[in-house]
Amino acid sequence: MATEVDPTTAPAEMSGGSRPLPDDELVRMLHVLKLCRYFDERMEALYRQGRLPGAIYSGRGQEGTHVGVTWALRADDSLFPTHRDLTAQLTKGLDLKRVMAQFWGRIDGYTRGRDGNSHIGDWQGNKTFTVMSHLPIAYPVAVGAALAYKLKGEPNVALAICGDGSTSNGRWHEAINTSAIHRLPVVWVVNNNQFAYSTPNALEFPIPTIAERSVAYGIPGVRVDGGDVLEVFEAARAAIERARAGDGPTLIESVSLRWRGHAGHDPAKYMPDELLQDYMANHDPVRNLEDFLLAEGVVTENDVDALMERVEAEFEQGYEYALASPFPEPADATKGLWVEDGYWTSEPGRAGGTEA
Ligand SMILES: Cc1ncc(C[n+]2csc(CCOP(=O)(O)OP(=O)(O)O)c2C)c(N)n1
Repeated sequence: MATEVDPTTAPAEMSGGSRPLPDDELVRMLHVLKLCRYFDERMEALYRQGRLPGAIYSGRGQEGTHVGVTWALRADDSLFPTHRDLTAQLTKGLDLKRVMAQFWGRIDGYTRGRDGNSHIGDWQGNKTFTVMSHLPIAYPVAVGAALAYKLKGEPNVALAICGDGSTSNGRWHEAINTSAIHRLPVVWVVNNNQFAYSTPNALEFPIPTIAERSVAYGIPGVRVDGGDVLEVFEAARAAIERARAGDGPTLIESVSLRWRGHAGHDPAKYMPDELLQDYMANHDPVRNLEDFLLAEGVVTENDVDALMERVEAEFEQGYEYALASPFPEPADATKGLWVEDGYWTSEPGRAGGTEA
């Protein structure tokens, strides 16, 4: 049966009060959490000021899921994210500066100016598969990667993320079923932020949890508190070890709340204010880890201040880099249509491909 964990962790109880990682890694984890939160807040501000074109899909409030699951992957394991998972992609190794160039449609962005927001990946650089719009298409593609690992005897694991709404799509069930039959090295993560656009969980599925759907596929299912990044990390680590050992997939449901609208244009008037206030006050994954590390004496208030200064400087550098990066050359429009032309390298700029 699926294991249910009541998602009500207080900071002092994080991860059962133990430290599952060395202190320097915990500090690095706090840095990534704070960087991604700051990025999310500043990008929204720039969007509202009309200084950022295109669209934004905030993952604020869900960073515990993103950072927790990705932290447990090895560099050569693969991540299959969806539209709200930029924090997971940055944790896996996407470069903040290039992500910002992407948002401003510049040549140094990961799609070299072909997309203006979250359809990003860097398969060659850090095994982050490009985000695709059709939900949850990352799941069946992750099945393919996991099958390839198994057939080639490679010791890697694929980890895919989707939202709660995506679990109502047939592709979700087909992917999990196939992976369970063939005991593929894959981990299924559902970032349950309680709303699919404006539809609440109760209108999405007729059972109390998503984790218990694992029972129908004969695989383990765990439900964790997305406000506790260490609890998420430990569940992901166990699932990844299990997959790598050849014991097949695990379904992880990580519960949080989407603090902002579906996208920048959505004021989220359907969100009950009491629920939002509760999650912002009591289930903030960034503040929870910070409070825990302060209480454990791993960091001081001064360290946290210094970390924030670093985060602000990193954002500013990214912003300058993005605005200084040129727009793509029209002559390059047809490059990269075929893999053979070598256009899609991991390098920024116009590198790769035939000359214009
Ligand atoms: C197959 C498909 N149907 C509809 C959409 C339009 N769409 C984009 S995001 C979204 C909501 C998805 O909700 P959920 O899976 O819970 O993820 P969240 O956005 O909450 O993170 C919808 C319906 C889509 N991209 N793909």
